[in-house]
Amino acid sequence: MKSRAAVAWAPGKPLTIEEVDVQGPKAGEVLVRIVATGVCHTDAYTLSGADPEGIFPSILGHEGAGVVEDVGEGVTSLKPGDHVIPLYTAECGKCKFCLSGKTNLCGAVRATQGQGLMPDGTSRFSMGGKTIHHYMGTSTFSEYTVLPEISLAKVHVDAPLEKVCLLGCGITTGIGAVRNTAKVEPGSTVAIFGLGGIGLSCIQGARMVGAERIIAIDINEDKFEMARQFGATDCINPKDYSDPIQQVIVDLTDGGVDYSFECIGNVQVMRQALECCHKGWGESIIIGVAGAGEEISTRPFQLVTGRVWKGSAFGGVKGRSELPGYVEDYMNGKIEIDPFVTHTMGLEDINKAFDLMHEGKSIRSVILF
Ligand code: NAD
Ligand code: AHE
Ligand code: ZN
Repeated sequence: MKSRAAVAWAPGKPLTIEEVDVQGPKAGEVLVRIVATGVCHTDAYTLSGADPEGIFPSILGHEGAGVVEDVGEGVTSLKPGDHVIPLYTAECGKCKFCLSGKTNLCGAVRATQGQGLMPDGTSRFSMGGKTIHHYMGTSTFSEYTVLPEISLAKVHVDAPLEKVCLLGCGITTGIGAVRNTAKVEPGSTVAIFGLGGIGLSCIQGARMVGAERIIAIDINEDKFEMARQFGATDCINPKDYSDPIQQVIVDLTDGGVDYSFECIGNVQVMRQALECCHKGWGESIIIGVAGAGEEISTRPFQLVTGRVWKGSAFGGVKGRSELPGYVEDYMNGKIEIDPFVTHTMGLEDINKAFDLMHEGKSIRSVILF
C-alpha cells in the first residue's frame, strides 16, 4: 500500500514528505495507522547525524499513537480497530531481560531494530524500489507503519490519541525515571537539568511522589513558568552565576540534592548533575542522549564518597504491561499531558516542529495525520 511519510534522506537535511510503499505485516507483525505523533529531541539527535545507530534514508518518529489496521499470521493479542501506542522498548515477556525482573529493556528485537529493520532482517518501507529504513522499531512519521506485535501497547479505546501519543516517549520517560529508576521518596530534594518534555515530566513525577524541593535548571528562562506550574520550587539559570552550578546547588541545599536528573544530553551537564548530589547517598540519573564519541567523566572520589550514577531508558517502564495504566492515569486526571502540547500541525509542516524545538519555543509539537 501507499503511505504519506516524512523521509530523512541524509543527516542534517530537512525531512521531505513522500508517498512511500509499505508492505503488509508478515508473521508476528502488525500494520498500524498512526493518528498522531510527537516530535522528541531524540528524533532531532538522529537527524543531526550524531546517533551512531542513525541510518539514512529512514522514517523517524517514535512518540506516536494509532489504530491497528491489519495483523500478520500468528498475532493473537491485537486485532484491527484496537488503539495502540508503539514501543521503542519492546516487551516480549520471555527473554532473559524480560524475565530478570531487573530491567524494562527487552532483547527480543533490539538488534534488528538498531539496524533499521524488522526482526526478519528486512524493511517494510521502500520508494521506487529503494529500501527506506525503519527507526527505533516505530517510524511514526509515516501514516502507515509496521511493528512487531511485542512492540505495541494496547490502550483504552476512549483515550485521545492526539494527547496520549506523548506517553510513547517523553512523559512516560520523565515520570518513570523518577518513580522506577530513582525511586524518589516523599520529602526528597531533587534537581532537574533541562526543562523540555523530559525534564518537565521529571518535575511532574517528582511532585507526584511527594518530593519537597524541586530545583529546575535551564539556560532558557522561558521554560521556568511551566516548570513552576508542574511543581518546581526553585528555577535556576546557570548563566546567572560565576560559580560552577553544582557548587551553587550544593550551597542552596545544605550539601547537595538526594536525586538529580540530566534531561539534555550534554556530557558536561551530566557531570554537574552528578556532582550536585549529596555526599553519601545522592543519586544522579542520566536520561539525555549524547552523541557518538562523547564520554562522561568525574573524579572517582565522587563515587567513592557515595554518589551513584545511573541511566534510564523509557523511564524503566515495561510498555505492554504498564503503559495502559499510564493512559488510564491520564484519563482519570493523575497524569497531565495537555500543557505539553504547545503546537499542533500537519505532517507537511513537520520541519517547523524541529525548528520550534531548536529555537526553544516548543515543549512538544504534535503532528496530526
Ligand atoms: P528538549 O530539546 O525539548 O529540551 C532540552 C532542554 O534542555 C531545553 O529546555 C534546553 O533549553 C535545555 N538545555 C540545553 N542546554 C542546556 C544547558 N547547558 N544547561 C541547562 N539546560 C540546557 O529535549 P527533550 O525532548 O526534553 O529531550 C531531552 C533529552 O532526553 C534528549 O537528549 C533526548 O534525546 C533524551 N531522551 C532520552 C530518553 C530516554 O529514554 N533515555 C527518552 C526521551 C528523550
Ligand atoms: N541510538 C543511540 C541510543 C539512543 C538512546 O539511548 N535511546 C534511548 C531512548 S531515547 C527516546 O527518546 C533508549 O531507550 N536507549 C536504550 C536502547 O535500547 O536504545 C546510540 O547512542 O546508539
Ligand atoms: Zn523520545
